[in-house]
Amino acid sequence: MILHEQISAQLPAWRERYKALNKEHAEVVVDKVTIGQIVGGMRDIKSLVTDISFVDPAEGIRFRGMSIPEVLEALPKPAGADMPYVGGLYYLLMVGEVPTAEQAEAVEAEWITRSNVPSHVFDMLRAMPKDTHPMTLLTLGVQALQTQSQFARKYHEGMKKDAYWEPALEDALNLTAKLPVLAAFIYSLKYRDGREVKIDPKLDFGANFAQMLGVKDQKGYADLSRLYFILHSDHESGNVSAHATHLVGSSLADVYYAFSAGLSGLAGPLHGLANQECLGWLLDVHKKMGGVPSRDELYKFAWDTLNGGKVIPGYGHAVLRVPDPRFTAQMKFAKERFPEDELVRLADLVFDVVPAVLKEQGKAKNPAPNVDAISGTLQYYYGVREFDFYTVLFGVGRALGVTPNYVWARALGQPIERPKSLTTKMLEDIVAKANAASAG
Ligand code: HAX
Repeated sequence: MILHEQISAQLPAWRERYKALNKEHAEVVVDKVTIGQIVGGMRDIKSLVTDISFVDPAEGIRFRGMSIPEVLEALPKPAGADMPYVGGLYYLLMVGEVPTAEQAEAVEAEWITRSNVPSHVFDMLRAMPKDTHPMTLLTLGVQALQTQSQFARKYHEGMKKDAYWEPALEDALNLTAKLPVLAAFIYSLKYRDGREVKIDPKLDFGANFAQMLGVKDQKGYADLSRLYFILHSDHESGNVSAHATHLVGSSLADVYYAFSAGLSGLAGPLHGLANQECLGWLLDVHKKMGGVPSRDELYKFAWDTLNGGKVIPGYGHAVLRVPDPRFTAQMKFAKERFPEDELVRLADLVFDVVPAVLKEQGKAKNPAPNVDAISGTLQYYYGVREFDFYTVLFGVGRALGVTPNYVWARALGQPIERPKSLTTKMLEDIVAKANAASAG
């Protein structure tokens, strides 16, 4: 299989480099950790290694060294589509090279053959209460797929450490093949007639998703799906969903367990759930102002949100210090296709007004928009208006980034994670000692 061959060929050299860091350079100091970082959510502590993506605070995400515009330009596209094959992005993240059209199509073909979701998963989801949140259903669905884990089976049969990555890759491909079917079934179950959805083997990942969701403008939504899943795939390893997946995977839990932990993190309102909150905020503005407001009205509305003790969803970021290029790419998509849409115009006005408000408030380190500031608006335009579902979409995309990380973590034999904690008293003693030293 194409990804297996490519990774096998590269792996010996990567293993040498990884081993050398651990054996020969283990004492090299990278950074001094401060108490602010210890109590402040480990912000900026350099303690993870991944070659799959990197977030530059001043520029945004690079996938395997490529910026978003470069990725969208370089990856091969299905005939008649404006956005690239999702399978091409998966190849790029897994292998580290831009695929040819044949290589991207080979990944898409792998997904088709692996897309069947066993019936016990659907039965389990049907048995859940009607008001269960779709993210709960998605997490449960992924856990139910764990019965098929090849990694878990092979581990229990007895497998050499060097071989971990191979069943991990099988699991990763199976999971990413089934995830869109699972997500589309959850959509059908929650908001439509509950019928099981089916992959069309002639279509690619994006077009299949549009087909399974039953969106009216199939061509437009297929392109949006390709763009959306590519943009949401990876954001280096420190964000909550990626890190939770990595952490749980480091215990040698298989990718189904690991990714379901990541999905649980994605369901938090400061992380993936922000996309539904953001559209809610935009619609609230639209409703209360009777349409797209004036700049002054929006300025006041934004201040009212902040004075009410709430955050403005879709703005701010833990790492980025500029507008998120994932926001920019989606805004470009919207402005090229439906610039007159009221919510697009409103999102654009918010982009104009809110950063200044946040700057004036002086708290947020990054007053610029993040990926969530616009993603819901695009879904809404195509008729996917069930907000609760938006984080499920994010989850499908995120799997495309965290599973290559999982495979490579096993391939390089990355160890179980175990940071060290201190007591508050210990920290206070360190502070007292530092103060005494500087006084005397
Ligand atoms: N509105 C109001 N206040 C904000 C803010 C916003 N959009 N962004 C940051 N702040 C505030 C923080 O709440 C914090 O206040 P306190 O000191 O009172 O706690 C202060 O500014 C400093 O925060 P920060 O260092 O700039 O940001 P953090 O790294 O702590 O948090 C967040 C980053 C993304 C969580 C934050 O900016 C936020 O809450 N944004 C709104 C929610 C959101 O859009 N989340 C999605 C992020 C992207 C993502 O992960 N998607 O999945």
